[in-house]
Amino acid sequence: MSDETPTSVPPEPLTFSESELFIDCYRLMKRIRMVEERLSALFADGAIPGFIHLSIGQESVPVGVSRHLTNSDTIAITHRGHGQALAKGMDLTPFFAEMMGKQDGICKGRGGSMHIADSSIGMLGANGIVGGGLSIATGSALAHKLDGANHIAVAYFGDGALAEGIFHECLNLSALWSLPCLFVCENNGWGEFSKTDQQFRGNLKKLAKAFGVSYQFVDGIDVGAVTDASESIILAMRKKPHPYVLECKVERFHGHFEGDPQKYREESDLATLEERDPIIYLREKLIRAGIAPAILEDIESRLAQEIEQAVASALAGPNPEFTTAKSEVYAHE
Ligand SMILES: Cc1ncc(C[n+]2csc(CCOP(=O)(O)OP(=O)(O)O)c2C)c(N)n1
Ligand SMILES: [Mg+2]
Repeated sequence: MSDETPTSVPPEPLTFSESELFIDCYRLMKRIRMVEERLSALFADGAIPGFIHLSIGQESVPVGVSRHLTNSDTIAITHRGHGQALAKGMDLTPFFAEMMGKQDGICKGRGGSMHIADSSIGMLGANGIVGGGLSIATGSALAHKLDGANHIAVAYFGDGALAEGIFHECLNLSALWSLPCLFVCENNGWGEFSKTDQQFRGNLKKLAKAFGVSYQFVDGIDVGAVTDASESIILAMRKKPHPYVLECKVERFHGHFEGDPQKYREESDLATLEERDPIIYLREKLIRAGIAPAILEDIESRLAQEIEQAVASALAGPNPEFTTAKSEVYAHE
């Protein structure tokens, strides 16, 4: 699907400001990982209705991109979008409550994992339709351009959306109208239960070029590479609106959905996943740069506390009343 191959650059000593940046990235990536591990357990306990798709192994992408976004920038996220939502700044308690379909959820329990949204932070919504967020982000980028306020839109999408017509239409319109839309492909090599190269014969780099859209590849094992690439791309987009494609190579650690037994997946693929874990990679980088493991352990124990509090409060919250089923669905009622 791509000409590019992942790189594995050995970690180097860090400056003070790099250490600060990477500790912050570690905190956010670990937060997403621990939240999703908790969701996995809650799902197994039957506390979460519907399907959930975990982004474990892919945390570096939204964390690296979101560092350069404000609440006025908009994102449209995917069915595997918990990390994308949390990295944009979604509060944990209403997030967990939404996953559980509770009245205190950020969408009052109407959205759940695949339709969660929070316009107050520019998060336009998850989408159960593969590629569905692409046109939402493209439309939002058009609004940003008309507003003239230098805000940008981000369309997160998976490699499984590459064969969807909507992707080609959105690239075309974004290029024609010079829209500030950043297309971020989380390329995990899978579309449901099939390898993407069995579903898509094209090449993302060449496709972007065909539409005159700039393209960059980064290896998502390294959050530093994602954050560096996003920073320069987003700065340039704010100066002069234009679309951009950022392809990030990542691994999907869990099944397509929680509970997927993954019988279609080679043992050797599963056995080597840890070597491509962006959190382990970052942790080793920090330790080799002289950061005390106790600092990272302290971050983890604070996160565990924060998550348990949010889960307890979400679990204790009420379910929506049946009589309110038709309310809160449309914006104006
Ligand atoms: C339009 C549409 N076609 C098919 C599906 C069924 N489906 C759900 S997820 C998925 C694969 C998505 O792959 P990708 O976009 O790479 O995301 P990933 O699950 O790998 O994160 C498919 C085909 C769907 N939800 N929507
Ligand atoms: Mg995929």
